[in-house]
Amino acid sequence: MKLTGVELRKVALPLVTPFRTSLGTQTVRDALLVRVVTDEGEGWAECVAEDEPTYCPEYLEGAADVIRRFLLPVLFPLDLDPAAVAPAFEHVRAHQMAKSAVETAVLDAWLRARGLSLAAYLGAVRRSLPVGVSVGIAETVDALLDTVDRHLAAGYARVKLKIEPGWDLEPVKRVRETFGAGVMLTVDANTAYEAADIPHLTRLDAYGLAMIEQPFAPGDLHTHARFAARSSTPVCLDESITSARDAAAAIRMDACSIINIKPGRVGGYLEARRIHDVARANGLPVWCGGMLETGLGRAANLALAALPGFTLPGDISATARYYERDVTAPFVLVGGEMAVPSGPGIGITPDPEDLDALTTATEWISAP
Ligand code: NPQ
Ligand code: MG
Repeated sequence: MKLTGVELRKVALPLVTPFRTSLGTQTVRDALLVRVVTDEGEGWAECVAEDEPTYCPEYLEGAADVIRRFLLPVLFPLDLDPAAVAPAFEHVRAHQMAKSAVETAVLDAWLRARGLSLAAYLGAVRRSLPVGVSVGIAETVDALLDTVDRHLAAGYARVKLKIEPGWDLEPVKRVRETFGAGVMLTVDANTAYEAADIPHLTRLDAYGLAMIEQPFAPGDLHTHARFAARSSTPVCLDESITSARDAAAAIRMDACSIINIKPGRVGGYLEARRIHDVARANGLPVWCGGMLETGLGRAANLALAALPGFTLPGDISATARYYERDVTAPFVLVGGEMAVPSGPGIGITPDPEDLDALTTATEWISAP
């Protein structure tokens, strides 16, 4: 399979409600879409880098630049297959989200040409999945309780509360008291705490949380390990894990007992599967994280989350949780579950009208 050209397309999707985490507040999701055109057909993917480098060091314009200047030039001469992409990018350090987008678009084109679904290719074992929802930091605890109530009524199997210093014990206590012990409840700090907060964070143990996600800095596995030794709440890593090697190191030092896998953060779906394999071999559950994806990323994440080691509900919410209008047909919860796309490739393509309405810029890069 030969690449003839690539379209980079920026889209802007207004959020139905602002999303506040310990990192800041988001009102619009700016995303970068990649369309590869090959001699065997087209493929689509999304780059999950945010507009600004807050969650991770990558950002949208930087990712576009890396794709344009450093990734595509090495792909144009190749006879492409999905497994050849990551090795061809090895000389470019980091930039996992840029790499993931290009690899996934190639994977989509390659699978479509063969009539295979991404789910089948990765080794999916389920056709539909219970999923979770991530709830931002609210203005008041009462407002938070209303939001959680609405999500539980919609059928979400797990609720994750964003926390930060000053918004942790009280909202967690009130949600637990209001909705009872039967609700799977987790928290995500997005690196907002320090080692000195360990005694405070162990007070969360009173509320039966299924996990606490990424309390400390991405590079600080040591503090995560110290905390994990004292916390009865399982520790999950997100920002710290950028590869299967990171995952193996974190497991070996007991820095976590659960891993959040985001394909963009780790360089693609093939590396994501390797992390799944490493975790599974060590008896750790994994789940699929979310980056406020468009329908393209949501579709591919459902395929990954259908692998056998994804035993906890992912941040793969219905489209309506985030967007009124998306670039694809919406994903919906049916009986508390979301269907894993079964069509060729990622199983979905953009709707031309929605895509055009949401596009803010396009760029075409031809093979030399
Ligand atoms: C997490 N996601 O697990 C992330 C963080 C996150 C669903 O909680 C724009 C784009 C804003 C991606 C805010 C969820 C974002 C974003 C937070 C990702 O840590
Ligand atoms: Mg997280």
